Amino acid sequence: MIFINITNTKKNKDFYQDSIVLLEGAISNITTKLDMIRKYKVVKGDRDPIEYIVTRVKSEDSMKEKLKRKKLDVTLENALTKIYDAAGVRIICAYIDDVYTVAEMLKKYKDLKVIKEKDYIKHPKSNGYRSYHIVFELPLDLAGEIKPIYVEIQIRTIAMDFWSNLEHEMRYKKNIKNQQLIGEELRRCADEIATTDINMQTIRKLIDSSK
Ligand code: 0O2
Repeated sequence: MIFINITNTKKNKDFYQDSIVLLEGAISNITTKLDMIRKYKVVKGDRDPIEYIVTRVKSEDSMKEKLKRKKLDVTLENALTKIYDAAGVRIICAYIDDVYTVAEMLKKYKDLKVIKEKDYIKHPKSNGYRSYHIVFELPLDLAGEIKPIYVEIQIRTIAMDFWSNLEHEMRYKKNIKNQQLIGEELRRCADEIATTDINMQTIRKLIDSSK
């Protein structure tokens, strides 16, 4: 298992103050659940549905940019209650079916309340973006006080993640030349990737059924 945790800078801790403990706690809570899901699947004789997990607390700069984009005052209160991805967990799977398996298993946890769910795999964005998003509200008990914390979970295949990282890079690079051409090429690649993901899933099922 490859597990990457993007470390928080001191700047991040200054912005989120004591709430950094809750955000990191919420991420740990989700990764523990994911660890159990993986082990449960393997113990049951199934494949581990997760390739790797990336977690992060949204950087101060990115959070401030998002608050402004959403026309919200740049306050810690808004960052924690109006924006849902201060705590983020990205789950990378090999196959499309695994994405849905993980999503369904997470949704079975009684302490996770679904706040928002978007299936950009069944309904891709016009630029070709594919991913499954769920925002959970998780009650965290700290120093005798229960606080609801939001965590955004993104679940996608390796191929979708590869595409998304490149597209994200292009989107945030300023003054990029040939933006339209790159956008069109990315769109074309997204469709090719979607076809490959389906083909890989079909081959996987053929292998499994011929055992
Ligand atoms: P960043 O810089 O990646 O963190 P919400 O987050 O709910 O306020 P929205 O649009 O309802 O806003 O949520 P949505 O569509 O679920 O998007 C949330 C996150 O998904 C984004 O966070 C991105 O990380 C990712 N995402 C959504 N659309 C795209 C896309 O077209 N391309 C790529 N590469 N990623 C996307 P941020 O904060 O917008 O961006």
